[in-house]
Amino acid sequence: MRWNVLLPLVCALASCNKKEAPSIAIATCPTCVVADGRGFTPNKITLPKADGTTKLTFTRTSNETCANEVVVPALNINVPLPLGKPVDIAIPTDKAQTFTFQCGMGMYKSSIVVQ
Ligand SMILES: [Cu+2]
Repeated sequence: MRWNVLLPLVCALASCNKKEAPSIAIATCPTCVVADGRGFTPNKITLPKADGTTKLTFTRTSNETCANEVVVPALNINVPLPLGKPVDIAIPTDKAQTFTFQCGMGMYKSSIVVQ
């Protein structure tokens, strides 16, 4: 699987906590999201409430997906995800709320929970 190869690089670029095994890197990188043929992974992100915004880093690791952009309707965010290039988006975390994020067609509905 291509994401197994790309994820350590992705997390290094995104200053995420890097562990040896890619499967562990996913679990220990709570603000990194991978877009591939399965949609967004993880598809539920929980962020602690904090002043200002929290950065999420999205990386598309496959061409075989329609998740080539990430859309957060409530925030008017609609950003392209170039293959293999981490893209940061800022999520307001100053109050507890839930945001939906999805691909451009509204499939792969996923959520960001600020609590
Ligand atoms: Cu789609």
